[in-house]
Amino acid sequence: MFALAPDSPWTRRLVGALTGLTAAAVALGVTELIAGLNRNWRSPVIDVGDRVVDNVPVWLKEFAIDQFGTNDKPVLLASIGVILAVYAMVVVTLAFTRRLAIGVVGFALFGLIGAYTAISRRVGGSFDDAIPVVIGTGAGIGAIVLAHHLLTPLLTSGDATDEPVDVEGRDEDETLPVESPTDPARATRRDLLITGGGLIGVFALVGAGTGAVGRAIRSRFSATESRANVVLPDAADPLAPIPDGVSVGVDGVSPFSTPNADFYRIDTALTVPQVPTDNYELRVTGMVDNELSFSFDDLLQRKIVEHDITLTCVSNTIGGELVGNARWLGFRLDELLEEAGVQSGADQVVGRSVDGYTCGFPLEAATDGRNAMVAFGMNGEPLPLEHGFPVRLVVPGLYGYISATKWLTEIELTTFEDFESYWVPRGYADRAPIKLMSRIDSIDGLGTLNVGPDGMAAIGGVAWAQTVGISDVQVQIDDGEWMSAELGEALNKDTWRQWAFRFEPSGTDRTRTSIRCRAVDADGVIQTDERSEPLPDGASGHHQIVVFVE
Ligand SMILES: Nc1nc2c(c(=O)[nH]1)N[C@H]1C(S)=C(S)[C@@H](COP(=O)(O)O)O[C@H]1N2
Ligand SMILES: [Mo]
Repeated sequence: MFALAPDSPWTRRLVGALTGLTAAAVALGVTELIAGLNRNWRSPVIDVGDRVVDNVPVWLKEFAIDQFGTNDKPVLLASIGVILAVYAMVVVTLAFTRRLAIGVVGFALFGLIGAYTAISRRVGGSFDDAIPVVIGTGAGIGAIVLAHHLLTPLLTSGDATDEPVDVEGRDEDETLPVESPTDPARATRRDLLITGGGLIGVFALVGAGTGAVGRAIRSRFSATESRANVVLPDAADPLAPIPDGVSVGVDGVSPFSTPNADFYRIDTALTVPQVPTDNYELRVTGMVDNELSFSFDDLLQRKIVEHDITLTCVSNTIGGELVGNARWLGFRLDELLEEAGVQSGADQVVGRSVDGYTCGFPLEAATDGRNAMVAFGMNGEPLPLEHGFPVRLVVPGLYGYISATKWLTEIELTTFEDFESYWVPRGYADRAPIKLMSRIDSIDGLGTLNVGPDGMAAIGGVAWAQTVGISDVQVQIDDGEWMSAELGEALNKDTWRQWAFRFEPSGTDRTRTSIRCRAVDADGVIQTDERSEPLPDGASGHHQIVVFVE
């Protein structure tokens, strides 16, 4: 290691790096503080993150979902933070070892990138959105200049014996006894420790403090309170509670209704959009005879319906978890479009979100009689913030990416020729009905299959064929015949159906057994064994696992 000799080049580098790190904290903290003053302002880290999300190649996005699941967002933001920290440390180290200008220009450059991403953000970016980052960058540069001004003299003065070997071989404990109390080098070292350490500590505190205050004052823009105040209306024709018969009673099978807290979440939003109901507006626009506009209260006054619908993500892999079932409360999309009067020629319904996200699906899916909904309730509660509060779309039978716009603000009638929704230019299909699929839930691959005293084992899972319905689930053990499973009661055609299969496994003592399942829909179509990736229009293939018989 090196000694903290004021004249050592390593001391300079260390001081530079720590100044860089803490000046970056000042810049980000002050930005956060200023951003907290206005609902439309936010940290440029989020804007940069949006850019990454919007431009990341799809294979990397699928990889991130696969690796980190719903944690892909914190991982992304943390990565941006690490890159920022390393960059700041490098440029400010250079500011201390070469020229101050390198640090100043380096920070200014990053500020410019932040300002640019803020101004050109997904929705509604304008010049004033750069104000937080401009002020924050200014504060960061101020910190660098101040530190450079106060610390450089301490780094250059003092004991002039700056022979590197001598310096690097020196150790504080070793040298202290031989130095006189008035040794100038020792005095400078103490000054450096006090001034440098103090300054860096103050920067760290200012960064953390302004950041924390910024977040605290931003919380007044939260939609949590607005959500708490929503009183959901009853459906005109309320559904009966879900019958017990939908459940097959096998441990480990996904509950028929997915609790909101466990419902998978997939979206491109790095921070959950906060949309209170007071200023909420839903507009119906485009190729319609009457453009319409509704407040949140207007929506609650409409004819209310509720439906149980299983939502599925196109990124769901075979055996994956990106599927959930809920009871949605809202109103019918076809009735809304009827009121608007869809003009001939329109063939695509586009759902726009406050965050700029767009879905787009065939007009037919909205008008063919299926239960396509504009929803504000989920399992008896207002939509959770992460699931689109206050209003979203839910369309049975279509993957979420083209149909289920969360934080919905506009429904636009257009054509497929004129408009591509968010994922389409990124390689996903513009028409994407959910594929017939089944999953083994009760046991994981390489798990141990428990065999009862009677020699029997029970397995189970779920199968879905939204808008068509499931008529059979079949199971194959090793190379045996396909055999039908027992099915839970079918609630409707839009929800998944539980299945259970009881059989007598052959072998004991860690015998390997393979289990495979396939679904048959109500039209008699058998789930294909042909495997395909989620891209471009959803995974297919049988869920097959190998387990050990105990
Ligand atoms: N605004 C917005 N809505 C969105 C998305 C999004 O990224 N932004 N993702 C869609 C996708 S890909 C899916 S699968 C569903 C998931 O809904 P959930 O998060 O409530 O499960 O929302 C859809 N609606
Ligand atoms: Mo999705």
